[in-house]
Amino acid sequence: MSDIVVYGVPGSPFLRAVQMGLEEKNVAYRLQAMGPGESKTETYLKKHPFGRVPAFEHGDFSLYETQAILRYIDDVFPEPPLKPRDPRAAARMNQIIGINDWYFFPKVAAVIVFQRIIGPKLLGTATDEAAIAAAMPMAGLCIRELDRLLGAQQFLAGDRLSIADVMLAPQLDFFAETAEGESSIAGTGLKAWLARMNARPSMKATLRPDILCRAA
Ligand SMILES: N[C@@H](CCC(=O)N[C@@H](CS)C(=O)NCC(=O)O)C(=O)O
Repeated sequence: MSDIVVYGVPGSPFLRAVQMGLEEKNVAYRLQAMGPGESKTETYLKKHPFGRVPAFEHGDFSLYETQAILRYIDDVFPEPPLKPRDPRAAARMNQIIGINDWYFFPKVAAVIVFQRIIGPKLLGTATDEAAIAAAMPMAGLCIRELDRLLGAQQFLAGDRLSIADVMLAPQLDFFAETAEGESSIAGTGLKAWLARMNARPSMKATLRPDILCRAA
């Protein structure tokens, strides 16, 4: 029985990133699946006072914040490494994690994925088209910049998978379920990168529940 427990709402991209990190390293873990809204309960707020997912436990060690969790996993289970040793590649990885955490998730994916998928399908709320329209310039900037940084490389920080790939892939994959996401990445290198990521067993092992996929 594994002494690693990951808490989160299945399909959440940040949860999926942590699961992917563990899957890539073939480390056993237990997923404590939560329902939407459960992140604000008194019990869960003891694990994550900010009421976000995921939260993580390794024996008696508790941690939250996805990149901190992934860096810890990489330090404790070093093979295969998810942090480049080359300083410039490592800096690129850190830069892309920053773009994901500060611009792409909060200003693009959280807005458009919520308005197009989570709100209407899970919560029964109406789509706010104005909020989507307001997020589109930042969507364009994020996609252009991430695509430029990827360039002709196999992975975001070079020729090996890193935490940047593991964090961005679940976000971009969810965004690509929306019409705006699909058209934003059309014709970019990021689209091919996402297809390569989706072919990895770690992505296949952590698929979103059907309800969070776009209706055909
Ligand atoms: N900075 C946090 C962000 C986590 C986050 O925002 N997770 C989203 C789901 S992808 C969340 O918890 N949303 C609110 C909720 O589910 O109640 C991290 O890196 O773990």
